[in-house]
Amino acid sequence: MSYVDEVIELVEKKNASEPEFLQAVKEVLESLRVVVEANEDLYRREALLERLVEPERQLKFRVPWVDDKGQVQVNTGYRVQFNSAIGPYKGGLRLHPSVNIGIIKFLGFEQIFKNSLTSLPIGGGKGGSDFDPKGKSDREVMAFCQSFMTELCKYIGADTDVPAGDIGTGAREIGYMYGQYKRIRGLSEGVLTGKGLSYGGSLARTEATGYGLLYLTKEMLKLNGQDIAGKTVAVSGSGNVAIYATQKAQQLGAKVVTLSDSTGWVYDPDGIDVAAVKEIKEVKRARLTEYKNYRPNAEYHEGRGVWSVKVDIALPCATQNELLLEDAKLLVANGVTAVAEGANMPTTLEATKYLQDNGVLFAPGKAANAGGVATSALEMSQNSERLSWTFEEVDTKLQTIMVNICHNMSDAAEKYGMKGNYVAGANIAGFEKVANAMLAQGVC
Ligand code: NDP
Ligand code: 2IT
Repeated sequence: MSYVDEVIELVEKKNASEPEFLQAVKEVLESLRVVVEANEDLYRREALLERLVEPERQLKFRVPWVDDKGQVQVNTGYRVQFNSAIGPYKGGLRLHPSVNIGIIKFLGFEQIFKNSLTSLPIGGGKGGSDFDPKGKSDREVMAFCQSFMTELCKYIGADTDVPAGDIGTGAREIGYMYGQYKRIRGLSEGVLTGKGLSYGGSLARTEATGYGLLYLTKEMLKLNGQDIAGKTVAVSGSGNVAIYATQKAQQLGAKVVTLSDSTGWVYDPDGIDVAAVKEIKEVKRARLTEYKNYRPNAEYHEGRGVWSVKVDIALPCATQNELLLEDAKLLVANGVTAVAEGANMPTTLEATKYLQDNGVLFAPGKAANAGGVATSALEMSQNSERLSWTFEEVDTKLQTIMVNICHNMSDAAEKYGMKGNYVAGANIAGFEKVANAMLAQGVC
């Protein structure tokens, strides 16, 4: 049996109850086959793949807090410190009721290769909790965040592990967590990214994931003789990534006609009104059902369906496994030419294969959404030198990073005989640096 198959079998056996983690590992290892085969003896002797799929450390802890009625609530907190070969663990904190160890492990595993692709010195990690911020008062969110950080602060630091935002964790949550870290550890340091601008945050971090997604999409289209201007785009989600992806797509001359949330989706034939969505989601923390109050011409639909609209480009920006085979078939039938993942693993393996087999340009999340963590690393740099760069400085660096990622994934795919397969290209380009660093550092 090949080394790759052996390790996939091992991971299946050891992690049978973690489907998302298995999915992420399979996608990566399958596309590394050709690279692994070229180095099979060395990698086997060094157990490189077995080490790669085993987190360096997994933390799981109790998070007790008191709700507004005086009732004690208990959530579970996680931090998976997956791989520090190229730098301190770096990755977001997800607050969502669906969070479990398998979800955090899949996200942490993806983060290793994504962070490597940024070309910046950051390892892979991820954390979070099954806490649901929806419907909670500010005081309840603060109570949770303080309790979460009271435990987490023992394991993180500006040079060891630097968490950030993800689903359910935005500026408000990062602020409460940072305050508690500082209070307990007595350190004003860049231990979290996505901080407010008045206490060490970086300009353009809020926009970075969505903007970066569009910089990469634009470059991918350019490499294939297409222009983003004039294209019609479907975006899913309506959170941080979706909002700023929509904004940048519009700035680049495209028309975004959809957004979604966990209960439904909107179709706005005149183009999404970003200011309205920001007010609904960021200020009111309400549902997209409200969108029609701002835009009477728009349609609101309950449930799934965002991929049924005829568009040129699809940008899934909500959550994992939200674009299924049936959606891929609809998109292809409607003439889609490119799909770029703003979310982490939003497209199932079958849907990805269908899109690629039908000639759709497909940019995987670990490349396409790397702008967020890349800008987090720029925030870390600014914190270390105790300076703040201008929006233009950060945005220019972000653009350069995304264009480089696009070329690196494209070149790696071509080098290994898989021209145009950006999934393989991103995995290979991300893996090579991590593998070299792991081998150079001996058995650890
Ligand atoms: P937000 O919490 O800001 O927004 C998430 C959006 O996705 C919301 O519209 C939410 O709907 C929707 N959503 C969440 N879970 C589900 C679900 N189970 N089914 C349907 N819709 C869902 O998160 P972000 O925008 O930050 O993150 C979105 C994706 O991008 C995630 O996959 C995240 O891991 C990834 N990502 C984020 C980065 C960042 O910098 N923030 C960086 C790189 C990747 P509702 O409003 O109803 O909750
Ligand atoms: O998935 C991701 O890359 C993020 N949620 C951002 C992580 C970060 O450290 O900025």
